[in-house]
Amino acid sequence: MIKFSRRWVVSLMVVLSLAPLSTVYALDAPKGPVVLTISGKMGVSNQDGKAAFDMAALRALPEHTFTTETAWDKRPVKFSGPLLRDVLALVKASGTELKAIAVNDYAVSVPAGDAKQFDVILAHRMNDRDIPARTKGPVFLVYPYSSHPVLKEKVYEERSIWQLKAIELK
Ligand SMILES: Nc1nc2c(c(=O)[nH]1)N[C@H]1C(S)=C(S)[C@@H](COP(=O)(O)O)O[C@H]1N2
Ligand SMILES: [Mo]
Repeated sequence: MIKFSRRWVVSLMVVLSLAPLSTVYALDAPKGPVVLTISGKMGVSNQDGKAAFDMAALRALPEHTFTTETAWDKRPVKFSGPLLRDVLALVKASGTELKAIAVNDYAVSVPAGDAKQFDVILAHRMNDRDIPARTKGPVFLVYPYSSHPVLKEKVYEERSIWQLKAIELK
């Protein structure tokens, strides 16, 4: 009988345990309306050389939730959505700067380092409800303001872009 070394078996187990992740993270061509488009310095495209996300693609990513005080509401708000760093990894981002653009053409530069340093999320739910397009949705880039004193600084409020529709990686 063939004898498998312990190291070989452990390696096989690691590979098998990671395999489902690649399935979860694959970016299918959008079927529903595209809510977010990522372009520029990245390596994955599913539509016209860009990475286009419909709501299903955003919801398919591992969801991260936090409750935080904000500059906008008196009461703490619960936000849920994928971590920005997971989204950037999914599109194989290599840029150092994100030019984030909103539906109203408000644009702000977000350093890619923010995604590594903080649990920034692309929130698509506020207090367990989808964020309406007519308020701040469907996608709202938010920081866990209550978790780090520095996030109370104005610059992070400016980077908190709601109705986010595009990210250009530079
Ligand atoms: N989509 C969108 N996001 C935005 C803005 C905007 O005009 N549009 N303004 C930014 C700025 S400059 C700040 S300080 C905060 C708070 O905006 P407010 O002044 O409208 O409360 O949201 C940020 N996010
Ligand atoms: Mo502002």
